[in-house]
Amino acid sequence: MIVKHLEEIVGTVDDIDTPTWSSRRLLLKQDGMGFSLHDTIIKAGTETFIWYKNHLEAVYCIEGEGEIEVIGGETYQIKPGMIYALSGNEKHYLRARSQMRMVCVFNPPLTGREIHDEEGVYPLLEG
Ligand code: 9YT
Repeated sequence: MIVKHLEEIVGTVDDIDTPTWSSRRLLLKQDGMGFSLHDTIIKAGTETFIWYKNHLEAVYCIEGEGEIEVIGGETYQIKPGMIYALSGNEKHYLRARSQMRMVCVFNPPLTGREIHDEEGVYPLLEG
């Protein structure tokens, strides 16, 4: 059994900060669960272009408001309680009107290697 607390992750190598988001990785591949689980902050006023070409991601918003624009598709409003799942590796823009807190699950799990090359994640603008 694995037991952790967010407080143990903040400020460590598993707390990744970028100009538009920060991600506290609660569970990673090495935890052996078959998925990774992240508590992510999307910074207010930012826009991020994201393409997880090698991963499926589900995102559950628990704080804040914004939108996700699927490139070539629809735009969906994000507010607490909204979940989206990138079941088709959709390229998208993620925009935060206010700071958003998202619980993210990745399949396959992130290993930590993706942190350094930001594979599939390309920040465009910061607000
Ligand atoms: C919602 C989202 O995709 N944010 C970008 C960060 C990513 N979820 C991560 O690495 O935790």
